[in-house]
Amino acid sequence: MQDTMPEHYQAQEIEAKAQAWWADHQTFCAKESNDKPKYYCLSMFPYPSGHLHVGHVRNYTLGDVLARLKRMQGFNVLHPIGWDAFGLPAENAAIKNNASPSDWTVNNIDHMRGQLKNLGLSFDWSRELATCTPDYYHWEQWLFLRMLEKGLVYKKNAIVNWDPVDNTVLANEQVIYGCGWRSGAKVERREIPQWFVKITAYADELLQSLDELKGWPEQVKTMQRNWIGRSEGVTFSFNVADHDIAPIDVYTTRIDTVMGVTYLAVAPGHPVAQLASQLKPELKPFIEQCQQIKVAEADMATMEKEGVDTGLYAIHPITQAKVPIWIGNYVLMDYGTGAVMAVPAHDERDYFFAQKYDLPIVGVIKPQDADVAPLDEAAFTEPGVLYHSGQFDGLDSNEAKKVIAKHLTELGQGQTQVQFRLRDWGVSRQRYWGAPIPMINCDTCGPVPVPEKDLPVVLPKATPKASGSVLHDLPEFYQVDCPQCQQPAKRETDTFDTFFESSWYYLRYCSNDLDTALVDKHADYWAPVDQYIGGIEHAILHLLYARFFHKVIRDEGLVKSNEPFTNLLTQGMVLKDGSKMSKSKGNTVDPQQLIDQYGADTLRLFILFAAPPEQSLEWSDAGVEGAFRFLKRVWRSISEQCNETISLEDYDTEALNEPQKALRRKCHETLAKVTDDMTRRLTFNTAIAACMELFNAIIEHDGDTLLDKQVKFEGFTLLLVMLSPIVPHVTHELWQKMGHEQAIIDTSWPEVDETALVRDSIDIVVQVNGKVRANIAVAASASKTDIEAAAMANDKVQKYIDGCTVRKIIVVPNKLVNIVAN
Ligand code: ANZ
Ligand code: ZN
Repeated sequence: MQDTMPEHYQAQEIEAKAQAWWADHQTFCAKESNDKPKYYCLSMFPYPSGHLHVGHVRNYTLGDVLARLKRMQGFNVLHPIGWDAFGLPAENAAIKNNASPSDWTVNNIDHMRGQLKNLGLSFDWSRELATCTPDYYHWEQWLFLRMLEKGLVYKKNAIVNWDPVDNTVLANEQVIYGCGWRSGAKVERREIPQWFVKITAYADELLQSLDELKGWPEQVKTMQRNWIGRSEGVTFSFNVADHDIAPIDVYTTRIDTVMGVTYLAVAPGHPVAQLASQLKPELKPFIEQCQQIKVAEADMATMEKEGVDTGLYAIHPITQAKVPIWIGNYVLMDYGTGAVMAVPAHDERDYFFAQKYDLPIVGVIKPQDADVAPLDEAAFTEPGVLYHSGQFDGLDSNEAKKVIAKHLTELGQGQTQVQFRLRDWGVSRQRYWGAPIPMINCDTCGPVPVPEKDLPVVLPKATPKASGSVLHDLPEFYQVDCPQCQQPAKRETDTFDTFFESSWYYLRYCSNDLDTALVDKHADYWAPVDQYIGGIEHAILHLLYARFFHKVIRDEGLVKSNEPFTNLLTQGMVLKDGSKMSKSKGNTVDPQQLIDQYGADTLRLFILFAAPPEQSLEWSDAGVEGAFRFLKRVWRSISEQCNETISLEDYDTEALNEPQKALRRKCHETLAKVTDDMTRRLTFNTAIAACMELFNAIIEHDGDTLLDKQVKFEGFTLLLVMLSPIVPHVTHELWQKMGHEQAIIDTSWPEVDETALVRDSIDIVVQVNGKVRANIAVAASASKTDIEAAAMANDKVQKYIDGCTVRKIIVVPNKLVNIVAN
């Protein structure tokens, strides 16, 4: 027997010991080999804010369970971690404390690393990376230059959302109801030169290969599809009456409605709007007001639609009718052509606008079985049959689209076109704490790339200031000679959007120490990530940018796969009292405090048990207590059993009596269920529930013979293995105490013993006239007649059919008997 057990469950002691064991044995150091399949498990890396929150714990615990499980199932597992270390909070904290963001970040990383280690996560710490180190961002600077060379990067003046408090450009999606997402300040418009990455060059592939992603939630794929927003339509032109200006191009997806055009609407920034404001100065205030704010697209849909009449007319290319030209705030300058043919009868926005400004509404598409379109309350936006459409009358929408497109093409006035909603990615940020964009601006040569040999462009250590980037004040940083003409020039002082770093970190883990390239052949061994786990808030941008980067890196010849993440799990939120845990609400729970009080295993068990991964998890102190109690009971019961050595050497499963057989069957049924729950369904909560049930069955088993003890020993052995990915510390310790030689993490995930599942007898429900009246046990080999007889012989059944005539007996094998009697 082993050394004596401490009586009580001492989580802290047990956990420190197990963690030391894994570290000593380098258990989680990822290894490559040909004899095993690989499994790359990745939870989204954290921003080093300073403190681990419960959402992190959930994210990393989910990944940890899978990484441990797959390891036991015979995979070479890569389960890395790092830090998304650039970004605004560090800069803001540094401004507040007059310190350097780098020191703040490094301190936070040290602290959080300790917290993650306390959770017993099976990370390969030898691959830890932080995106703020030159070793890391060197390679994204390199990739940017490769993209530049391939024509995937350009600079253009762009109107940006300017946050006057944070002094930075915001992405559209960082603008929430016209205000900065972080500062809450009213966003202004500014025009400044920006670097753009041509993600639109990959729009088609980004859309199409979504279909390959069988392991992604439909919801996320739909969000990506909508974001990319491919539409097929026609671009054609309207001449402007009485003025010698270029025709107005419009883009429409509903050319079948062309005969219902009653006005044109142009964006406030459209050249025709400019012309109109010269002719009619009273239009200026409206145009200026529209241009004051750059509206996030999400707000566009709900925004009040407004406009002004330019007084100009356009000529309808088919009917030659004159239609008025309006300026509308709902027309986007950078989508399509910045002008729309308005069809109030069949487009909701146009309908609303026409009602408001008393413009004609002319129906031209009707439902199949109607005479006209129903237009009293709203636009009729469905496809249908054309009417009021002259030569096109009677065609259905689909045919009409083809016929009219052809007609306009033949007139030389139009062409079919595919449009994407997706815009190019503006990557310039006017902030200090980011990776420098590796460009040099020369008065003579224009923007010149930093030569590859001079990479990385290292961010100098500095204390940022509240207004604008401190890099403007560091001549030692920006004063450089032009690499082309050797004349004095100025280094680019903008830094990359921090999404740049998070778009490829998953590849860098594969070749973390490499200082000669972004990745090497190891990336093709590990990538793509087999299971990616993270929050739904990243469903669009992060995942889209990473998919784009992966394809660019593939086209550089560095990886072979087309997609970065094969399976995606989006974890639900952690709630307390029904609302999202957040600092501002003051309803957070400090994981560290829970670890100190109960141990990491309790926290892990609670989090995994409280809800399936994709659903939100309601925090419950009672639930934490319950998890703790369960672990204490497991600890005590298995400790007691360990007072005696039990060997399975002469374990004769043929000789088991009925209760022993039943327990053994339960063990293997549970194993089958837990394996399926953990591997295929990823429902760790139901797996845990099954383990709890098994635990109860084992401790309730009566009997003290050697066979009883052996069955229980086998049961506890299986139970510990099944629980080990979830509560790795306590199972590690108990496993050793049970006398197993290998560590539990190094044992193989057990196979279900099919012979244990065989039942000698089956429980059958007996109904009389459809109502359950009895349960009977019959031999598994019983014939229909035997079952009928057994049912009829049952006392309770007899009571219900007493005095009746049995009309019919229906036997559903293995399940039920229904006796029809009256
Ligand atoms: C006439 C029409 C009639 C339209 C109808 C729709 C229904 P998607 O599908 O997203 O590509 N549109 C075109 N350019 C626009 C712009 N710059 N700003 C705002 N709206 C614009 O949307 C294409 C449709 O959005 C186009 O088809 C156009 O309105 C409008 F019964 O043209 B449609
Ligand atoms: Zn030059």
